[in-house]
Amino acid sequence: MHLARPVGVAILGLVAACNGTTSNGYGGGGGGQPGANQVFMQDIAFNPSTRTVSAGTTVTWVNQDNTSHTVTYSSGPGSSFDSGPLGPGASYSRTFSTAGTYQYYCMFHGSPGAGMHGTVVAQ
Ligand SMILES: [Cu+2]
Repeated sequence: MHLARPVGVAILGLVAACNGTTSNGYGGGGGGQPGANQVFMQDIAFNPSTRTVSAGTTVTWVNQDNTSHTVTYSSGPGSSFDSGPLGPGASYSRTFSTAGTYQYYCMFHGSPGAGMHGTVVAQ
């Protein structure tokens, strides 16, 4: 498999990459648990609601619901950011270079500190 089939290996790699970004299970409940640097958007909530990471870590949000969400951060340390609408199965990543407490929300289902909102603590 090493030198004899470079083309086959490349194709397998592409298929795996596609599966990783487009077919993540959505539909609520069946998506498993978020990884150490992940936050799931699940049942109109962020799971976990507070994610603590080391400064410099890239956090990835994955939409496990059948409706669109956003990851929106508008006030606090560092620059504001906004994922824009994330459809079912979509993901968004953000690197937290600066230590601080980042309180974000979904524009469709929450507001700062209410409804569908969450916190990233970078330390
Ligand atoms: Cu939402």
